[in-house]
Amino acid sequence: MKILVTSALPYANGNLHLGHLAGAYLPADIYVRYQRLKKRDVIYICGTDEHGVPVTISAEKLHKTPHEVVDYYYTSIKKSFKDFGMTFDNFSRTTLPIHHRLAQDFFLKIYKKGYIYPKEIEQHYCSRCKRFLPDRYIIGTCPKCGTEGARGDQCEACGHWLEPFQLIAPKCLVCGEMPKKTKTKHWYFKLSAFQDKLNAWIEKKTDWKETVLTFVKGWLKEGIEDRPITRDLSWGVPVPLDEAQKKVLYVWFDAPIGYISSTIEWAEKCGKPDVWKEYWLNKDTKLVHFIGKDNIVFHALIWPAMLMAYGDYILPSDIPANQFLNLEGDKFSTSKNYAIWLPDYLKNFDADSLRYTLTRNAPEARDTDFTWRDFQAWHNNELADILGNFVNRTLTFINKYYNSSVPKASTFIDSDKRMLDILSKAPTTIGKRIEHFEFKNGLQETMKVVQEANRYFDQEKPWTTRKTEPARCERTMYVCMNIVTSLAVLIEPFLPFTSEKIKKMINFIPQDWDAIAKPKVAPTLGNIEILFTKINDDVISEQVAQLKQEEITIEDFKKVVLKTAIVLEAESVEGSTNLIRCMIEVGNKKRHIVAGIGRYYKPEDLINKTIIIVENLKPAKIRGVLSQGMLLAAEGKEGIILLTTDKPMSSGGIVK
Ligand code: B3M
Ligand code: ZN
Repeated sequence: MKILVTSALPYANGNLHLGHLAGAYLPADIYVRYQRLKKRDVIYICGTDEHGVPVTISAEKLHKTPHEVVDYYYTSIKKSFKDFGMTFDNFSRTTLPIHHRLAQDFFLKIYKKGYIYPKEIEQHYCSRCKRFLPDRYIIGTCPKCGTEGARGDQCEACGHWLEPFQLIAPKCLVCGEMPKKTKTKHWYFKLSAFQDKLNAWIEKKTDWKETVLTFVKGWLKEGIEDRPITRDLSWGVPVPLDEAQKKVLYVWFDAPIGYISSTIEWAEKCGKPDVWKEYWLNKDTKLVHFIGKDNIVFHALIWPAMLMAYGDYILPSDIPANQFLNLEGDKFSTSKNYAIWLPDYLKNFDADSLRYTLTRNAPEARDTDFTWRDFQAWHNNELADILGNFVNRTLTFINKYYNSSVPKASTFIDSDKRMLDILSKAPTTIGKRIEHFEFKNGLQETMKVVQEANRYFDQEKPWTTRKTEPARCERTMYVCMNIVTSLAVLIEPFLPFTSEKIKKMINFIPQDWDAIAKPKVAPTLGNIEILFTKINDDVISEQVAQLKQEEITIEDFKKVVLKTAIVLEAESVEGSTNLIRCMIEVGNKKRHIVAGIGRYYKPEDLINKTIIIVENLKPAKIRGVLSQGMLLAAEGKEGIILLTTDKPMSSGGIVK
């Protein structure tokens, strides 16, 4: 059997954050790494989705061309994936000619079979922007759940796939104008023709995730309608029909075809240009699409219908979609910059710590929440104290007392046998979980082995038996080395970087998933290094603080009127050690402000200083004294220091 694994093609319109990784990529990578260790014929295919309105909207916002945007983010996304250990066999792009050709071929073949037909329709047209408003160019209220700000193609809140005319109170995303209905021609995919086939196909998928089945069956029950698959845009795969000038394929029509074109590209790069057919045209291939829940309808209905219409290719075998990961109790939001971006994460922490946290807390059956405190606790208490500790105590012991050469043993007592037995069963137990897409459980089973190992070490007390029963101590350390060797492989799908480090330290002899039930232990150790250093509270507090920082626009900032002022008089506020009341001059006006800087400045130090104030702050009484504005000061480890101008300056100057 061949296994063809894909992860959703991320839009090349922005960086990736933790939510993306947890949804469609990390689980797939764990699955693929495991299958490779099982010596199965598996390939892992991905690439960037470079078309569609998400890209053109980003380009407009950034004042760049779509091409510049996708080039930049293709590189950036590819790097992030590499940094987090994603092992794609190919990572392609949908702007490549090979993809354009295949997408057009797909369209034409389905068209010729009569499953695509043209239709004159009315569409939203913005008369101010002078263009049709497809998909996300239009926003309004979702007719299904009532959420405002739903997009023309899909409501993010309820996940429903929408058509722009279904939106209540629609408006142009760019200028806010109410659009006018205008005639245009589009090509429709005859989805309705596949209702029965899809019903029958889904009926057989009894072992799919409950969440996915419920969603898909709900859709099928409502009855599926034909959908337009062309758009009035200048960015995308041109519709391969003479009468469709200036129209492109809808991004969700071309994107999944990217799974095939990326496989073809892979085959070409391997120097065996036809080998992709052994996957896509082979009924024995298990095709697994890893995605987030917002992509279910496209992968479990539209895409299979497209494949059925086309005819030759295999259909998906499984679609283990994940739910969403939230962040400190809120939804990730790109527009509000409420996210942890992958490149930023790596400035402070290691990839494996995140892989661990995201798997331990994977949104497999329901939405889960990422918090920095959990991250810290799991890194410190589990990775460092359990896994790191076991590997370290074993290796340093052998290093110290056996001069880095691993003791041998052939006869064992019950406690050793029990431990070796746990170890020999682990690959099957963990493997089963992974094969059923239960990565969280798989990781838990792996950590159970390490916990047992620590307990075994504690109970055997090699630090005592070394002197009292040297043969027993040798046996213990031999068993421990068996565990470390097995762990190097067992953790590889989850923690590949740590696995690499361990392998180096133990001079690992290559062996696969099944072999490590009874591992071959190398006779000597290499250099030992600490696997995980603990993460301090202040590092975590800083991350939390950064998240809570809200981004403001220049318009927000302009609301604050900052001006230079000169202090004319200053006195302590009675009964307070910290408050100083100043009379200041701002241009030709005088006013009073109260400042909490008495611990750092004496009133007389302030006289004649040029300071910066917020002029339009609503007046407030502080300790019964009216303050009309606020002065600016910086607080740091030096205490509080007043902001002044670089050179003496008259008052009333505008600060901007
Ligand atoms: N680019 C949507 C997304 O990134 C889309 C996936 C395409 S998979 C064929 O969520
Ligand atoms: Zn407009």
